[in-house]
Amino acid sequence: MTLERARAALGKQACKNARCRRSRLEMRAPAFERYRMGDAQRRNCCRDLSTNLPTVGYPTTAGFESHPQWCVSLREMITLFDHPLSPYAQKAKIALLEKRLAFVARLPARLSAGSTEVVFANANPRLEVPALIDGDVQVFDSSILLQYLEDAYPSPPLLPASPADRARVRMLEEAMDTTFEAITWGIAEIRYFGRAEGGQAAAMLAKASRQLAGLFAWLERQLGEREWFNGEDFGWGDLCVAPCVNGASRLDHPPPLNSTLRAWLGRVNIRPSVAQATTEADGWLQMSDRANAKDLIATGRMVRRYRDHRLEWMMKSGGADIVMNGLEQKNIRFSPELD
Ligand SMILES: N[C@@H](CCC(=O)N[C@@H](CS)C(=O)NCC(=O)O)C(=O)O
Repeated sequence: MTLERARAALGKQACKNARCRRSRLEMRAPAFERYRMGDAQRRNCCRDLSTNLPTVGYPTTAGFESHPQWCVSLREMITLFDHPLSPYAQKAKIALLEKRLAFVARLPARLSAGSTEVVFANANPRLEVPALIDGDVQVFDSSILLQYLEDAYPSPPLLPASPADRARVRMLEEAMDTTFEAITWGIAEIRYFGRAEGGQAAAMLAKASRQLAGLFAWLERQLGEREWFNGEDFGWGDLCVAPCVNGASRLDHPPPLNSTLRAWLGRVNIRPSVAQATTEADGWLQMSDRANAKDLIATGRMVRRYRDHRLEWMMKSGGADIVMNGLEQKNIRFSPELD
């Protein structure tokens, strides 16, 4: 369902929430504003719909039953299982916004400790965001999800036209999703979750810094003389690179000053779809208590998943003991079996 159709379907219904009325359905308001809605506001809000999830109160469709006036149109909408900080979920969100598709973003309950939410688990037995439900179709994995959106909603296209350029942006996507993301994730493990201290932390962070510098240089070569990673226009290549480079910048590793990559980042970040995903991620960080991140692990509210490339990064970057300790303490886990 396109945003225009959804708006037309809901346009006649007045949501009682004043804040919501301003930007209903487009979900333009940064996520943290939505989280901050009080219960009284929330009760009559078409955007929140909702029961408040115990963790954060991210919009959820779980409250459809109590809001029959919104059900029909919203049930037709795409559901995106999302976390504002996930670069993978940001890829999906930017694509949905670029294609002007109406969607409801939901944060699965207890995502960071192994969610047990049934609808989410059905959509993605790997229990990762993003996952998407579009009518009868359920898709997991950000790359497959992007391809699904491109196939099901070809206009406007996000992939470039030529086979060579398509292969090029897909290789960019692969490098960002695997090599790049693992490094920023590793930095956060050390800096916020206190996985290493003293000399070990310094050595691992220095290594991460060198790895990122290498990747920035590689990205610059990929960009070359182009305005966008996708080519002449913004597209797939850009929406795959932007979340990771913004994530690195948030961790004090922006691309070098005066580099073409830095100039591209300035351009891409004023694109409304990217700006929305970035604002939601920044809002989430403002709300979260990073100073107490270690407590989340100590109390079992977070059990970090060391999957594939993240595990490799830890092992090869001086953190083999971190993995072994975390497994012993049960604050590190791997992906669930598919059965
Ligand atoms: N290959 C997957 C990776 C998705 C992923 O790792 N998502 C993380 C958030 S960044 C997640 O949901 N983790 C759940 C957990 O920690 O259990 C994709 O591209 O969608």
